Amino acid sequence: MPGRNDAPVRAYLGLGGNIGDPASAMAAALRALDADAGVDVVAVSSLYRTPPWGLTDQPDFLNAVAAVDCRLGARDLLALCLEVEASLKRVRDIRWGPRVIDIDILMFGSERIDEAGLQVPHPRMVERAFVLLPLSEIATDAEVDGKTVAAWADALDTAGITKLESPAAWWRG
Ligand code: A4P
Ligand code: MG
Repeated sequence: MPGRNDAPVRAYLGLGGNIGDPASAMAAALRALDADAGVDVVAVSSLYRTPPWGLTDQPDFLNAVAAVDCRLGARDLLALCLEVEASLKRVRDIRWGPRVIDIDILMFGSERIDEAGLQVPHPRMVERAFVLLPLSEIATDAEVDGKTVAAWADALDTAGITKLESPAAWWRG
């Protein structure tokens, strides 16, 4: 596990939500992550409006991805993401229900992790245009399972996905 003098690991996070005000929730999540001493948010994609994947009978999602420089181990980063999710969900639970935000660790440097409760790279990311389109904005040449993000993105059906016009620092509020 990296200590405080080790070089940070570049990790990528996927954010999404479809209840309440997901753009505000994602912005608040990114600010909370950036405020942690072990995490620097170094790039954030545009926001995308995306049709629901998997269970299709639910509202469209907003999705985005972020690159972070991370001085925490992957487990600690996951714990921080879950803590940030929980704090935002708790606030919104009262009125809007539980899916205002999800934060997934997509990649953690070049590490492959397959443990109970943590799989990295995220096992479903290469099937998901709502992950790969925003990711190809900020990590075109990053490799997942021997192929670049751009190559994975090219192979996917992106129908119905809209990139929203948002200022580069939309998440800074
Ligand atoms: N977990 C394991 N690996 C990871 C990882 N790499 N990053 C575990 C984050 N968490 C990871 O997560 C459940 C548990 O997964 C965590 O506690 C952690 O220990 P969750 O986010 O509460 O569960 P979930 O989201 O209900 O299930 P799942 O299978 O993770 O769903 P996904 O993959 O997150 O998909 N359609 C669109 N357009 N956009 C979306 O964002 N999201 C989903 C949810 C479905 N359809 C969507 C979208
Ligand atoms: Mg999830």
